[in-house]
Amino acid sequence: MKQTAYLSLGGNIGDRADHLRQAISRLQDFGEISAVSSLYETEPVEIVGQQQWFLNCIVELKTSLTPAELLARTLHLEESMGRRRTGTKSPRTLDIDIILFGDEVIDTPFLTIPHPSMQQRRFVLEPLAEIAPGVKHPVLQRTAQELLSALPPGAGQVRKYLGK
Ligand code: PH2
Ligand code: MG
Ligand code: MG
Repeated sequence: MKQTAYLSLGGNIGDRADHLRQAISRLQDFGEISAVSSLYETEPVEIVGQQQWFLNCIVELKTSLTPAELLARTLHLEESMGRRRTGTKSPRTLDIDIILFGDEVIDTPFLTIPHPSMQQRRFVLEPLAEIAPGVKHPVLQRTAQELLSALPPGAGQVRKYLGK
């Protein structure tokens, strides 16, 4: 059975837009991409020290993979696009996080779905609400639009990317 997953893509090294576009193209091997948000330029949050702004987007994927298979394949894709894990939250060419997977709730040492920080991240909620305003967080029972509206103002600027 196919499930609808939402993936958050982001990067802040090198040609960020090119990395996102390449990743989106390669995600077609994982299922059917049914929506892609605009690209957003986003202020780094939850990071100690100075880093470049990120480019972030959300991809809606209809997939027959299991969550564990999807995780393994996204980690592999990150690596093949040059990501080297030099420390937590270090600058990266590409990060792919599973935000939602149908209405599954998973909590293991390797994988937590829904993504545990999604409800506090404007760089996730803004693009998610753009393509799926009504999608519901299966634990909080709030839609993406409701979670976005509930964010405190100021926390992490997000603006549409105007580059090409
Ligand atoms: N990812 C993080 C931590 N902080 N900030 C922005 N703006 N965008 C991100 O993708 C991001 C972040 C951890 O993966
Ligand atoms: Mg991440
Ligand atoms: Mg990640």
